[in-house]
Amino acid sequence: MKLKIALQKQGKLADGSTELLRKCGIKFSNGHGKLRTEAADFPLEIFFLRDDDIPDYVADGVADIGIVGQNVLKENPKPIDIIEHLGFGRCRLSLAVPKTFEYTTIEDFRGKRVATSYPKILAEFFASNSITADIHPISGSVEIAPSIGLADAVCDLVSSGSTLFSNGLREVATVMDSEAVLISRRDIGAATKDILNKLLFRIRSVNASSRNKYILLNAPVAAVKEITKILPGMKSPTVMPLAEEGWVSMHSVIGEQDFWEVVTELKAAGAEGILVLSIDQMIG
Ligand code: PRT
Ligand code: ZN
Repeated sequence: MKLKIALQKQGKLADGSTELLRKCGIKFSNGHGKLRTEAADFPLEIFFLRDDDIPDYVADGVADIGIVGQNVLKENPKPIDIIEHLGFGRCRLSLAVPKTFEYTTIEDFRGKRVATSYPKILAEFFASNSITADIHPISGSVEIAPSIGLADAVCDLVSSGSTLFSNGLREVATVMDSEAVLISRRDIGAATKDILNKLLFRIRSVNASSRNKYILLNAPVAAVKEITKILPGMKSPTVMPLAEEGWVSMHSVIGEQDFWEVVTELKAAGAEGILVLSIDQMIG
């Protein structure tokens, strides 16, 4: 019995997906042009597909689970379950206009031609803002639509924004935020579900570890109470004596997002020699 997973073969989610499995300790080869492979040390069969096809394969049960962007699922909903947000493949679906477009509010899209590969999401967005616009569905190279006279504006996926910029476009409104998610078929059998739970446990440990840092610092004993209040940690921090009288070493785990703020507060509270290390795995 093997769990079957569908991953994007090539594109923005391909590296993130295979890297996640590798960080979960799963070894496999995905040499050139391979469409299917089996993991060496985990009951997993991997299919490499076009991202747009992944929800269908999972809904039909050809694959048990898959990794795909939320934007694809929202544009084309399928009877599948989203079981985990994966934290990579982050992007946003945004409206962008050429420099010549005088934009002040979203109302300026009224009656305009907007090219997009996401006509349903965009139509919903315009409807919820009571705007009637002319949506032009196109399947690719959306960013050149205004310069060739096909549209007045575009609605496309953006991550760094450099594609918009190099096509003379300015991002003016976000329609949706997106990231890669793990999806599952609904009628997954008990044995397959067992394997899925093992994989999920690993994925959650890997993702928790990348969201957190291990922090070590030295502090005078008198500052321990205040520093303990600042360090959020999994539990209370570990405190160990230093060879130097009156000083201790404190260890804890902090969220990557709070990192700079916490470090500044720690220094103000008297912490010295602060070391921040990345964590390989974090088992909750
Ligand atoms: O061949 P296949 O159908 O599998 O691939 P695809 O070309 O349809 O998809 P792909 O690889 O472009 O995107 C797959 C998924 O990655 C999307 O559905 C999103 O969920 C996610 N993702 C994350 C992105 C981006 N970031 C992204 N930047 N998808 C597309 N882009 C495009 C963007 O539209 C722009 O054209 O990449 C270009 C570079 O972006 P900037 O803003 O960094 O310049
Ligand atoms: Zn695609």
